[in-house]
Amino acid sequence: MTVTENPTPMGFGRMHRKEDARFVRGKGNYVDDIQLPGMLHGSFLRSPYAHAKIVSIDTSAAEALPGVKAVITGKTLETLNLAWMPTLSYDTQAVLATDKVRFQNQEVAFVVAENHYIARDALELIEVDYEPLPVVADAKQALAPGAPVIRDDKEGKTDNHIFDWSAGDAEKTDRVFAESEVVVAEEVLYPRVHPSPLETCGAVADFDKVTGKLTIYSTTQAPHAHRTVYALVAGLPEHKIRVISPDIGGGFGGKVGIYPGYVLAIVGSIVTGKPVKWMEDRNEHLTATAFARDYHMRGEIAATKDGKIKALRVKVLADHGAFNGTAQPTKFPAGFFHIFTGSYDLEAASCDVTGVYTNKAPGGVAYACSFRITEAVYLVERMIDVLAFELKMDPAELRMKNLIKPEQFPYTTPTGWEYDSGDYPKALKLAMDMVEYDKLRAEQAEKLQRGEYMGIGISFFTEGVGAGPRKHMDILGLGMADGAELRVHPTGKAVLRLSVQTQGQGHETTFAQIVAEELGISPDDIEVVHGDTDQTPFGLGTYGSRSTPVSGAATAIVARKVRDRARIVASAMLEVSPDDLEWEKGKFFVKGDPDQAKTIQEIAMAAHSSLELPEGVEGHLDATTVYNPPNLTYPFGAYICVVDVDPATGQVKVRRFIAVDDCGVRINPMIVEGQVHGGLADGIGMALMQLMAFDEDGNHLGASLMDYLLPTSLECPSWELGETVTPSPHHPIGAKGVGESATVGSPAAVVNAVLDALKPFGVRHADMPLTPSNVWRAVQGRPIRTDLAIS
Ligand code: MCN
Ligand code: CUM
Repeated sequence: MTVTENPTPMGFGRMHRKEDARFVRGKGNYVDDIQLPGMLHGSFLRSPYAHAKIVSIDTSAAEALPGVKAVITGKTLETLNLAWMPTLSYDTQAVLATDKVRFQNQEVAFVVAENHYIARDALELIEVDYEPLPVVADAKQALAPGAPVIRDDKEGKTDNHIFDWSAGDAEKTDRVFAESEVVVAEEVLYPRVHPSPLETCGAVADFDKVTGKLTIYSTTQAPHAHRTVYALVAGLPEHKIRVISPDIGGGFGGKVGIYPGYVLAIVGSIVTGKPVKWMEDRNEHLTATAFARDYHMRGEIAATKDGKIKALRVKVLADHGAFNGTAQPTKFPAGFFHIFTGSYDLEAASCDVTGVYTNKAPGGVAYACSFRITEAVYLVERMIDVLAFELKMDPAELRMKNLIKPEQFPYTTPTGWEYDSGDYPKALKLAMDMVEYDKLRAEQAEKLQRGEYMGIGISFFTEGVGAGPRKHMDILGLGMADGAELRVHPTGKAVLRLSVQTQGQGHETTFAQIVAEELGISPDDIEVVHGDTDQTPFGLGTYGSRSTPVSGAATAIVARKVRDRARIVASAMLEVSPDDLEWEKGKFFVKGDPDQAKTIQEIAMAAHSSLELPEGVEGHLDATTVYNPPNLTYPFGAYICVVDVDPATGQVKVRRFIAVDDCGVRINPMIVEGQVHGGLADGIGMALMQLMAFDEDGNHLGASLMDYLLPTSLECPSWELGETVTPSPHHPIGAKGVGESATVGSPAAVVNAVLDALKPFGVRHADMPLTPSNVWRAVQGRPIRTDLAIS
């Protein structure tokens, strides 16, 4: 076997991922790989009902089964004051149901046994007497008068309402609408979907009774945030809790929240005195852990007859399930949804969002979402096409006419966002050139003559990532500043410690590349340490594509601090003033005399030696920093999807997909492209295949990957990628985040393409997922309108 040489740039550029060496050799260390001496295994008994009173639970037979070490119920937890836990959205969630169950597969009891099989067998022996209650399975029903109250645990709660929230200037928006020549409205559903990483959620908890220290290995995207929550709940100091997030097999947002399983592994370990592992199976993961979207939106767009868009007005009914467990650390109950004016220059905009409880799994948001920007982008991009349909305008021309212009940046949107930088027309123009847009339209017209239906769909998105500025962000009262620590050893090798935690994004490589770019040390010589609260500085973790915007900035700054120290050491070595030195990647040299130089490795050794340093300079070569981002970064992109639709079968074939992304300066273009590939596949999945469906009794209809479909290479074309580079002006290396861009931007392109193909049938809108049967129904003039709630 020949091994391709791994090109190692001394900074930014394509390079193979350092972490892949262990992943491709099967040497990854995931939570389920962790085996501790004497470890026990826990498993949940879950509710068969979506809504039912718990009359009694009899655990005696389960407890008597040999090998069972503990059976924990809500009653046990009540005695410990742990039956309920706080969510990241200022709500509470039952750890184990006590009074009643509120969604199907809710956690009811937890068995800890010698092995997983005994634990599962014991679950069969627990007898629960349920009294079924009427079920609220959709958001509209939730607000109907007389609807059963789901959260009667909350004192005085008489309905299923969670919040009403508005943004924008409603009065001005109404005024612009009243004066507008054209107004179009559409009801647009973003269905409930699931992030579905390859690795489900799990934890191993190990409470040491002697030292009082609790160690939790868990599938978390945010180890420090989790530790803080555990500390607050348990009343333990942070240093008595160690959260380790080992290798993570994908998160996509589903591993931001805290799940009952993590808490029960901890309680199990405290109760039994042994380490306890809990690991979900796929069915549990799909039905009980996280979900995303479930946004029922009504958009209205006001414009002139020739296609100048004036205003947007939006109403949303947001289904949050039984507990508001949204992994959405923003100060706004609807996350960043009010970015919904997207990439367009409008006079006015306003939105009203109402959140409701339903008898469905709790959570919301998470799935490469940037806290609801996914829903916002989908809505505006669908509305633009609806307007193009009514005005009989080309959707590309309509977009070009309304995109924010490069000279308008920094641009403040009608709902108060300050976009940092961009050249939108350039990105759209590039995508259109790549796809040969005019030629494609001609082909489409010609095909239609032959009764063949092809569609071209465009979407343009602006993302807001890098949580974030204190005015936007809040997680249990904590701000969003992240630390970084860099230590250069005497031999010039370095270790970088970060608060963020990779789940497959390649941080061990890209963050080493940032240090390499700043210090001229090879990325191969830089170890990135993350995912262990005992070994890393405080920070709130990886989500909202924040790692590069926040910790990437921290990394560049901490490396620059080290470089400043290196300058002083070099000046002592070369016996010149620091101001007489010039930096060239990897070394300092005396101005005008490049032969008089010291490499960073020589400087590192000298910094640890007996070299006399100026008064007040401590020696060694290390630094720490805390980065508090002044603004989000705003990556953007132009996507074009080409599909062929068979109206007789409803089958959609994605023929081409062009994605032009601008995430500012790219640290590792190969990794960026990989991020985009993954997100585009997500987009095809959501647009064409995925729906977390329930029947009217709240029974889950997509509890396995046979029903909830993930796209494979068969559904994906060979992606065609392009790029423009507009650096972020406030980020030290000009980088913007990219991890969620393609998931946010792509569903609208696919849906717009399918609906473009169906235009000859008079179809203006149909909801995702555009499965063959839904496409067929749309062609027949009977599109499925899934419980659209608002009028
Ligand atoms: N990058 C780069 N140059 C840029 C921007 C990013 O080289 N200008 C690199 C980064 O350094 C990093 C990767 O691209 O290695 C993604 O960076 P970033 O956009 O900062 O996103 P995060 O690292 O914070 O990752 C989070 C983001 C989110 S929120 C979800 S959800 C998602 C995503 O990343 N989950 C993923 N991509 C994923 N990819 C994998 N494989 N697995 C997941 O669970
Ligand atoms: Cu919104 S999914 Mo990501 O932010 O972890």
